[in-house]
Amino acid sequence: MLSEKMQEALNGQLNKEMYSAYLYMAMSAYSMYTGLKGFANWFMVQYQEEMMHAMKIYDYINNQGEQAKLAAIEQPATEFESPLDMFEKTLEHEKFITTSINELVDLAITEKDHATNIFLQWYVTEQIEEEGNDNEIIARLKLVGKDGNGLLMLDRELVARVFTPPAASGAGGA
Ligand code: OFO
Repeated sequence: MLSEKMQEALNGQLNKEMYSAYLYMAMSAYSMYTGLKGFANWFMVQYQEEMMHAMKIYDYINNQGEQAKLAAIEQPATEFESPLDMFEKTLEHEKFITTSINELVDLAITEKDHATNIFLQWYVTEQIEEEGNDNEIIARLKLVGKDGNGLLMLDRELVARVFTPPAASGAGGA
């Protein structure tokens, strides 16, 4: 059972996760266009992660006997100044998502919605990892600076990132 308010907030989060996917897909396309295949791969894996985040919420709403409602997805930027610019924007966006998840948890607690609170804990933990990954890459990009060879070395490393689908379990996997 989900209150109207909770449903609305979860549907809003579903839209934000879809926007995250769209944003990282745009960054992947831009990376590919600028010849950085590794960065393109990293952002495409991130796109897959975000789709998984969205689908978990979609499944949760539907498994609670309600209907996931889909809204328009905002258009992301199509041009970026540099890989550092993309990762700084990624971190900024992830901080926005972390705040949004925290607000959802606050609402679940206010509403005494224990099931949704438990469901959201996965996202609380996930956000630590998401921000951590971005911070690490930003630090490395700052070290690399304008060194083209350093950037290509990092690009070769990021080619190795793979999407690991969550093990199937209950409402949309974990
Ligand atoms: Fe990037 O964590 Fe979802 O949005």
